[in-house]
Amino acid sequence: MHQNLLVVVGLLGYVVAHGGTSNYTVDGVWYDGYSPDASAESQDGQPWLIQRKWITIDPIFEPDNISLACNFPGDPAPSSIPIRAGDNITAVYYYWLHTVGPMVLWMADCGADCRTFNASQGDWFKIAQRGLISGTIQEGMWGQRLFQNWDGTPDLWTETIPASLKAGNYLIRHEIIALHIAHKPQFYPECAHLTVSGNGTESPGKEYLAKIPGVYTMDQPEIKIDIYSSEVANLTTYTIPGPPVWTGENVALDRLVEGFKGPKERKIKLT
Ligand SMILES: *[C@@H]1O[C@H](CO)[C@@H](O)[C@H](O)[C@H]1NC(C)=O
Ligand SMILES: *[C@@H]1O[C@H](CO)[C@@H](O)[C@H](O)[C@H]1NC(C)=O
Ligand SMILES: *[C@@H]1O[C@H](CO)[C@@H](O)[C@H](O)[C@H]1NC(C)=O
Ligand SMILES: *[C@@H]1O[C@H](CO)[C@@H](O)[C@H](O)[C@H]1NC(C)=O
Ligand SMILES: *[C@@H]1O[C@H](CO)[C@@H](O)[C@H](O)[C@H]1NC(C)=O
Ligand SMILES: *[C@@H]1O[C@H](CO)[C@@H](O)[C@H](O)[C@H]1NC(C)=O
Ligand SMILES: [Cu+2]
Repeated sequence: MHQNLLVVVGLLGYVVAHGGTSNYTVDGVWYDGYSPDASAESQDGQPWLIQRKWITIDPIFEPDNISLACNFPGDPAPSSIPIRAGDNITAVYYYWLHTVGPMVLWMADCGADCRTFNASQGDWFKIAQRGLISGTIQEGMWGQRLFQNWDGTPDLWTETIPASLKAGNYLIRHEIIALHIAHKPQFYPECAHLTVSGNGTESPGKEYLAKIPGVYTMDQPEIKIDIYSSEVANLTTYTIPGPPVWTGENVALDRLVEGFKGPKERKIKLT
């Protein structure tokens, strides 16, 4: 199927197929998400399901669409992926073909239970993002191009849960924004439920938090963009909109400083 899609790209110039992530791996364990191709009866409410429901691989076009949080219809998952803070999570993408635009990995603290958590009310924070790595906006090497194998095998997007993140229930939201059509951004979000364990105690501060929808608007030149225009095509920088990425790294530095200076100076804050 992937090979056929590549042929379509060649003929039309534009990619007519879409996609998303339906499966995840953590520590070598495979977790099944929702598959838009499979029947609702075989998935809805199933105890193994760790991903919020999405029923089409088509993108969301409106930055203010309530479904931008966790896709449509976004019904909560019955189960969750267990993961330790500091571990990696890999999202498996079948049929990904777009090459221009950012990839952003978000989390939100569900509090008591992700199964009753309203994603569009979450305080979302970024834990990783991949934008324009080299070259120009129109032709350059975006993370979105680089993560693909281009040989028909699934494309893997691996990132690390911040080691200092406090344990708890979280949503994790993999987002790819495709910008290959002028002034018509395409948003591809999928959310999974995580149960994070570990000895972390940290949460991101206010400056790292955003609402989804809310974080993107059509007034942002990075979102309403024509990558083929003479003003944009040959630029070599692209600023990914939204708050800065929270990696919890300051905590690691804090611990380092504690190690050198002893317990008296525990409250030292590095920024
Ligand atoms: C996710 O993995 C399952 C096998 O565990 C597979 O049946 C399903 O097709 C995968 N989803 C997608 C979209 O490929
Ligand atoms: C929001 O996105 C969903 C999924 O693409 C779509 O069905 C719905 O019509 C959109 N809503 C609005 C208000 O545009
Ligand atoms: C997480 O992934 C990174 C990069 O792929 C790798 O260097 C690191 O060893 C991985 N960490 C764990 C805990 O597997
Ligand atoms: C979730 O929150 C949004 C924004 O506050 C609200 O519009 C929506 O109705 C809520 N959804 C549910 C199912 O409560
Ligand atoms: C938490 O800390 C204890 C004591 O240092 C350690 O034994 C345990 O493995 C840690 N747990 C995790 C999940 O890292
Ligand atoms: C980008 O730069 C190349 C090489 O200088 C030039 O040929 C091309 O016309 C430029 N593209 C646009 C859209 O201005
Ligand atoms: Cu597409």
